[in-house]
Amino acid sequence: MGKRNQTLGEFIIENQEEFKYSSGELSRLINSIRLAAKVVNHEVNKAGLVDILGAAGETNIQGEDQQKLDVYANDIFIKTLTNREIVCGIASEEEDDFITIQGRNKKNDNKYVVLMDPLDGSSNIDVNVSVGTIFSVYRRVTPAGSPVTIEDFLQPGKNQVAAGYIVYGTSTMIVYSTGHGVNGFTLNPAIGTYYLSHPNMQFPVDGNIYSVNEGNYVHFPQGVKDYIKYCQKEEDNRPYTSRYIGSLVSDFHRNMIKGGIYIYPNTAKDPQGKLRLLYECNPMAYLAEHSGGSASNGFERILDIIPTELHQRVPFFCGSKNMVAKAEEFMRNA
Ligand code: P6P
Repeated sequence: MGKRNQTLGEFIIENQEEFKYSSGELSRLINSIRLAAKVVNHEVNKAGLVDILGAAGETNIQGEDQQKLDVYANDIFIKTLTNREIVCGIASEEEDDFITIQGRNKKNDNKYVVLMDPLDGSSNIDVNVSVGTIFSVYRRVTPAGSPVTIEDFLQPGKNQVAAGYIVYGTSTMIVYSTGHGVNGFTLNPAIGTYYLSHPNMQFPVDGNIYSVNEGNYVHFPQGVKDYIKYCQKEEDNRPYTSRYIGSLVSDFHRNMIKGGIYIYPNTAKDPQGKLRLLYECNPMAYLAEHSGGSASNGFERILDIIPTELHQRVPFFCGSKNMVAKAEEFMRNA
């Protein structure tokens, strides 16, 4: 386990020795994400000062207006991962299909694929609310050197070898796991160094915060309506507190520190839910489970779901283990 105030670089080297990462490629991958995050952070922090706000005039596969910062963040992460010759493929919320990354030797012999939401919550940029990057890492399943295929990306979340997020908030943090606990690093922007500020993060088993967009209440499944009423009832340690930022990374981060549950169920507008399985729910579920929390679609463990499409959506219940279990109870009994 890392020592407080250790730098991210020192932590990665220590983990390289301690956890015997295979060949150091995963360490180099995390290092490349660290660099890209610094570059994106610089632009996010000055977004209000330069003409980089507003839609880029295009829409992504989700039919959402692409904010220029979305496009910028997507380009930075793709370029950084490509230049370091670490991954053989990348999938992104901002790309219709996956991208094959060939090494300088024109072979596909790198062993990892990365899936990412380069700037989640980007609609909050114009109102100066925290946004985040979410990433998920797998070993490819097709033979080294062969063409990368969709199979390499459509893996269940339990196959992840690493996952994490960057939250561009009042301070910029990287929170990630390679399967040996979850650790948070805070950026000192003055010197561009991340320091281990939240070693071995643990999701409180219980909490009193629920995060859901109650504006969609009339369209929620009955089980979610019943659970929200349970949260609001004057009984035991309730009513709970409602906190919803509209930025998954920020709501998740607060709930992981204080205890709480985040719910984005299926609604009339989003009959499969709004959040994407591969590059939002799986990485957040991996972090939740590796810090003592849990994540499901209301019935089934998120990490067990076998994906069928790159941009598929799922209902998402994630956070303190006992709170998720209680919400699932209401879903089963509805
Ligand atoms: P709504 C941002 O667009 C996002 O994907 C998550 O970060 C956030 O939690 C959710 O959607 C907000 O969605 O429908 O409540 O605005």
